[in-house]
Amino acid sequence: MSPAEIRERIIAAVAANGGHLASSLGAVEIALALSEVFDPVRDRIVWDVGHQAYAWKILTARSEKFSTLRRLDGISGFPNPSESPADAAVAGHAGTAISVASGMAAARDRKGSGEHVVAVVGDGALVNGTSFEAINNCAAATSKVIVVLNDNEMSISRPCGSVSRLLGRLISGVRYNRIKAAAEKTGHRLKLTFLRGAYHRLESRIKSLFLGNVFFEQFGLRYIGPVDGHDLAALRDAFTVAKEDKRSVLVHVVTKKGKGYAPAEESPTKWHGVGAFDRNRAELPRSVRDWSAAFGDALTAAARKDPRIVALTAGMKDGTGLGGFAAEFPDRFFDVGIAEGHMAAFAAGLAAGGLKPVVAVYSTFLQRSVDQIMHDVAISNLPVVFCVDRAGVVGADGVTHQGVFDVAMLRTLPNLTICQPKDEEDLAGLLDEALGRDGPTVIRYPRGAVPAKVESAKPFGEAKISVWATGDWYPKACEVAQKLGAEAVHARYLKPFDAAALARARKDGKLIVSLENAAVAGGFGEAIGADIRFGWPDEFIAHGTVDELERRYALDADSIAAAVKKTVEEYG
Ligand SMILES: Cc1ncc(C[n+]2csc(CCOP(=O)(O)OP(=O)(O)O)c2C)c(N)n1
Repeated sequence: MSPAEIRERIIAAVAANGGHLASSLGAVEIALALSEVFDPVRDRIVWDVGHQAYAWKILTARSEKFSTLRRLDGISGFPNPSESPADAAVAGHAGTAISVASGMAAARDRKGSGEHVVAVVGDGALVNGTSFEAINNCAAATSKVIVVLNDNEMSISRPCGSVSRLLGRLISGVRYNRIKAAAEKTGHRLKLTFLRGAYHRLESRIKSLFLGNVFFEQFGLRYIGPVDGHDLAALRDAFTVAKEDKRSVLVHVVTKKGKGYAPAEESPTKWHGVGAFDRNRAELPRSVRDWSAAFGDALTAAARKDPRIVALTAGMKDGTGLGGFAAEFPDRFFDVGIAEGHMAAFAAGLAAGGLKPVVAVYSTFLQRSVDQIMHDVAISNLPVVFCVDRAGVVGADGVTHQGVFDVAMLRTLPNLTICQPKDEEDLAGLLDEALGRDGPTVIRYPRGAVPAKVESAKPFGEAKISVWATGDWYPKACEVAQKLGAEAVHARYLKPFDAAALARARKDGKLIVSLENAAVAGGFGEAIGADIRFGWPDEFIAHGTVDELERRYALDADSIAAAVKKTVEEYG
């Protein structure tokens, strides 16, 4: 298949179903060259994050089914070995590929099985701590691993930090590139492998001469590049040299994010991850007002009144709704790169220094910082506010992205207050309360549209069933309650919860039902000892729309009401 045909397939599927467009378009030639130089199944190609691996999926026997991308029971938006033997590892979170690949290479070396192991990592994901831990360890842990650095000079938005400056210098060393261009003309004409090897050795010498000691070589990785990531012949050549070398190699590939679709080339951030769109108009549908925007506005309003408020993101400025804050308060805004653990500890330092840090992070990525929340924030009871976006099932991104574990992971940490708003007004109120608190607070809210105001149903004394729900599932609780003649309670605080109200309900002999957009295991229902607990079951929830998944797991209002009724009838 040609790069143009692959791109066409990617654009068609993403226009229909949504997905990660710009990153995948940029990595088409990388996937093609890898599939030609390596054996896609016997060799192990480990994609970091995996949002850029659509071409790989198309090239490895999933072309026919690719139109089902991200749909229920269709092709996943991320690599997963359960979908194909060509997907070496599960991916979705950044920074893991070099670690996983190094482990696979070390296992290979023990077995003597001889396959090649390749990690494909973006420049954004490279700065993640886990990537660096792996680079630091890979010379010691394994005889050989190949790292393909897909450098499009972009994370979701412009990357920040010293590594991106370093890579920029590697790409744009002017004197070096002039010499390289001349050398490349000769190099490409070389058909014989040993001559190619000699050419790359020479190239590497020249580079060291002009760029000083190249960073990666200090870590025992032979550096090849920069290679034009849209020149198939150059990629094949570089991957072949990497394959034949006995040492670990890093191939620095320079790509254009969004390549082949003009709107995505022009605005790669906007076209990083998109919903379905009309490709002829090349316009994204207007987005509805969502929880992230509501949070961003509430924080910006609070920051106007209190100069101690600062905001933090780990490479997700726009996704978390911090764009407006960053524009208004550039010197009170920190994008730390994809480094959630560092972000939490950095926030601890800011709080210890008298500021009021507000960390905006997706639930699934917050998992990376649980230890820093415990160790650096909670023990010292520091006033850091964690605004946990995408809390609950997110839908089409699937197993790696469902934000259902944060309650269970955080609920056991002393000093932490955990709450969840039911609507926009409530979110602003909880944020104000959190900013006035003398210890850490977690405010969780889901992906998607935010209701401006959800009226609270009045609890009524004579109801025999009390349905307690957190945040976004409160309207569902009201529906369930109506079907059952029960009362609905909005549990605004999950920790500490309203123990007095619970005691009253227990005293009145009510059956307590809990509803939460989180894993049941370790969740809020468990905390309050609810008699019947509804939430996501003890398994990884695959991709599909939220509605489809709720129906599949019988978590829609009708199914929940029917299940409660049945239990009451059976057990009285
Ligand atoms: C731990 C973690 N934090 C945040 C994200 C969200 N995320 C997905 S892709 C991405 C940018 C990755 O940049 P890069 O590796 O350079 O790939 P590109 O999209 O530029 O191809 C981010 C921040 C993630 N997947 N994992």
